[in-house]
Order: sequence, then C-alpha cells, then structure tokens
Amino acid sequence: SILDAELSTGYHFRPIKNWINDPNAPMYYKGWYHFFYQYNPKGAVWGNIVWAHSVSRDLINWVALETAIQPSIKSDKYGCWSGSATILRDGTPVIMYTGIDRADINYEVQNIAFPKNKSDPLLREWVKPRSNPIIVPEGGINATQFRDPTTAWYADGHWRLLIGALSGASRGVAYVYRSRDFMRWTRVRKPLHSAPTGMWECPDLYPVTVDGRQNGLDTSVTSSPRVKHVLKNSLDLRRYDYYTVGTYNRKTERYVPDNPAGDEHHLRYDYGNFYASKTFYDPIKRRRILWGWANESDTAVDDVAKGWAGIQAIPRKVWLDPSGRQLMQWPVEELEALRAKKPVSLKDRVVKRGEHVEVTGLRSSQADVEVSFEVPSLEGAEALDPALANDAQKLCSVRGADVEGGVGPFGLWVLASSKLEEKTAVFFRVFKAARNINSTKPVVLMCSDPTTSSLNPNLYKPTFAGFVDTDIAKGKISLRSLIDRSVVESFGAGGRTCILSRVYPTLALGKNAHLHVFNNGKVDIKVSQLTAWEMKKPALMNGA
Ligand code: DQQ
Repeated sequence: SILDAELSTGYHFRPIKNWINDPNAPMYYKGWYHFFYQYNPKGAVWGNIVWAHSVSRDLINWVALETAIQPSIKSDKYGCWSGSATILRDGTPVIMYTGIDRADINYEVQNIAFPKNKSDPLLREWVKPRSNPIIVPEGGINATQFRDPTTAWYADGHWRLLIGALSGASRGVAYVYRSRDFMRWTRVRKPLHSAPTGMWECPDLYPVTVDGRQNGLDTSVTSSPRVKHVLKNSLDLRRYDYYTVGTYNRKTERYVPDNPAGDEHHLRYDYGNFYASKTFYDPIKRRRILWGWANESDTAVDDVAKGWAGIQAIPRKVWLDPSGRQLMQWPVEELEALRAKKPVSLKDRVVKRGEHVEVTGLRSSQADVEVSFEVPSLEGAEALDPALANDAQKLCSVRGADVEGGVGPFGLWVLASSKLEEKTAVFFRVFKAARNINSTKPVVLMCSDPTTSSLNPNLYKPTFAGFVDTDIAKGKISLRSLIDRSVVESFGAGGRTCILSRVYPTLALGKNAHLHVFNNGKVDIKVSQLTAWEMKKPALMNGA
C-alpha cells in the first residue's frame, strides 16, 4: 500500500522483500565492501536462514548478489547462522559461521567456507571444504547455545577466535579457540570472559587505540601498550548489545574489563533498537566500522503485509573516547554524499520555556539534522530521584518529552504531523548531581520517546534512553538525528550516546512530516546552530 511504501527506508540498508537480521562477515576486499546478512528467502518472518550478500564501493550504494551461503551440507542443513570473515595472511578471505545440523533441536556446529575464485573481487561463490564442521560442541558445552564465531586474530603462530555460549542456566561465556592452520581448532580451557547475564550471542573483540585518535586497528594488533580492547556481547535475554573496555592478555587468553562493574552492563552501543552487531577493520580508510541490525517494532502481521522486515543501522565509525571510559560512534562520512546541496539552517535562536520552533523548507521525512544547543545556566536543573539514578530508561519513561522539567526536556520533534497528533521526541534532560552518585557533575539524560509517534494502536513503542557522559557544565551539547521514514537514528554529544528507534507514523509521511525544535523546560535554551539536509536516496539499494 501507499503507507507501506512511505515507511520503507530511503537510505538505510534494507531488503527489497523478506526478513533480514544479523549483519555477517563485513569486510573490505579488492576495492569492495562486502556485507552479508541473515536472510529468509521465503518470507518476512524469521526462518529458513541463509546468508544474503551485497557489495558496495562506498557503504551507501549497494548491489545485491546471489546468496553466498545456504544449507548444502549435513552440518548446515537446518540453517546457516551468524559468523564472521577473517583475511588470512596470504590475503585469502575465509568465513566461519554456525550451522544447525539437526531438525529436532538447534544443535550448533561451526563451519568454514572459502571463495571459489580469489581473484573475483565480488567473491560471488563460496565453497565449503569436506572437513566441515570444523568445530563441534565438546567437553560439556551446551550444544544448543554455542554460536556466532568472531573474526580471528593472529599472533605467535596461532589464530584465535571467540564463540558465544551459555554455561549452566545463566552464565554468558566467550570461549577462545586456537589454531595454527585455521582448520584444526582447540578450545582454551578457561573462557576469555563470562558473566551471569544469560547467553552471549554474536561476541566481538577488537583493539582500540588509547591515544584519542579516531583511527581503527586491524583485529590482529594485540600487543602494544597503547592498545585497549573492547568486548561486546549481544544479550539474548535483554536484546541489547553491551560492551566493556578492558585488557586482553594474549598469553593467558583472558580479558579483564577496566571497570569490574562493567559486567553489570551499563554501556551499550545503542540504547535503542540495535542488535547482533559486528565490527570490521577498513584498511583503506584505517577505521573500524560497526554494523548493527534494527528489527521492526510493528506486528509480524504488518511485516507480512508489507512484505519485508528488518533494516541495518547506518554503518558507524567507532573509536575510543580520549577518557578511555567508552566508545564514540559516528555515521561513516560517506553518508554525507547523500545530503541535498542546500541545507536549511537556524542560528542563535533562543527557544523559550514551552516553545517549539518549526524548521521548514525541507522534506524532513528523509533528512540528516545536526543541532548544537547552548544551555545558559544549570541553576534550574531538576533534582535526580536517587532511586532512578541508575535507570535511564525508567527515568525517561516517567519524565517523558511532555513532562516539564528545569533544564530540558529540549530537543527535536521529528516525523511530526501538522497538528502534532504524531511526533517522535529525541531530547536531553539535565539533572543536578545525585547524592548517591560519586560525582558532582550534572547528569545528562538522552531519550527517544516514540509514545506519540503513531496513531496506529498495534505498535510496540518503547521509550529508549541512556545517560550521556559529557560535561554539560560547559553549557553545550549536540545532537544529530538521521531521520528515514520509519527510523530515527540519533547521536548525542558527538556520538557518546546513540539511540535508534523504529516508528510507524500514519500521518507524518512524505511531505506531511514536520520537524521542530522544542523546549519543555523552565529554562530557555539556545540553538546556536541547526543544519538540516534533505537526504537523497542512494542510486543503488539492492535493486530497488
Ligand atoms: N541470530 C542468528 C544467531 C544469532 C542470533 C540466527 C542473534 O546466530 O545468535 O539468525 O540475533
């Protein structure tokens, strides 16, 4: 229907039809970015999983190729689940993925595949050696919770990789496997790391530089003192991607998070709809790039009716914040090529208590908006309820976009209908330092509130929120929102806190979608600069 067409994302990666989920084996090879993903060739719900394959020169325009990996051997007969690519030392890419080899239960083994023709930069055909499966669950491993091999790293004559697992009823585990030849693998007895969080899906371990520069590192860089590691796990029970920053010791094959409380999982890549993510190193631009899947939040019935489900977040460059405490994320610079030539802008515009200012002159249903806010004084900031001081999501659900505060809520209303019956609010709210937090810094909350995003009653509309580790005492904070019909992907304070929401307006579609700056705080704020670009569609998106 027309409505469905208006909700199909314009510049976010999506299938033309059918279901997609996890990003798999992203890599750069001979001039092309390769992207594989979990795909159901038969419908818009999860099932019949194969690896679809698209290629790109710029991470924005995508050409769909034939299915790369599909059930064809005993050890992947019932599904080709997630996995990763590694570039071997002679330049050959290899994929390792999880195969399901029983019909009755999800019995999980690991398989590998090589390109049939290494000189084909498109890597169209993949062959599975007869020795598959090459890793099987042994030694008491729970065979139904043993999957998603990572990219491998190489040092001292050995390759190592991680496999996500569940130990006992509730311990999430990342096992280390080692190999000299990539074919025969042995498990290191003690896992790299574990925590009482439930199953760890799609683990990822990679080095980051501690010098504050934004460059990425090849996964095999492990030994410099100027290197820290990031360990990320997708928590099956919570459906969020959590990470810690810490130290990887190649001799003991263990990982220790810097902040032991890190395992309580305070840090997320994204506080919204973003799961099963995976990074890769781009040797051309020397950066590390993060891909993550954003599921639909309408009903499965709606997905079947519209014929497709699932998108990928815009690929993000990731690097370690100079503080060393957390990562920074920013949409890859290539995205900016889609910005229309003439942006709309606001400069030094004060937004008073209870006021909202419409930004006109662009079709904002598909846009890229960057705003810098100035907060003149923090005097009037609300006190933080100590009971909620550690629960951003709860805090945002009780103090939503329409609940007047002191400093904030202020931010953007995006995908707003003309009479504001529909709007998604992306905003900040500042609190005085809480007594039970060991700091005198004001607390900044970032929220994405979709409660009034749609008149359609059959939607899952969770409020998403995270704290922002920034010094608002300096009086400045920025926000960037990538608006794309049914997705709002936002980056707070230069990429310190990110939130992706899926929303399904019924009125705020196409040219009927409006954009406003709002301030529901008692204190006036100033938009020192707002720039909004309408976004073009990439010329190529998988054939649409
Ligand atoms: N999706 C895959 C699994 C993975 C899960 C199956 C995460 O390999 O653990 O489609 O979304």
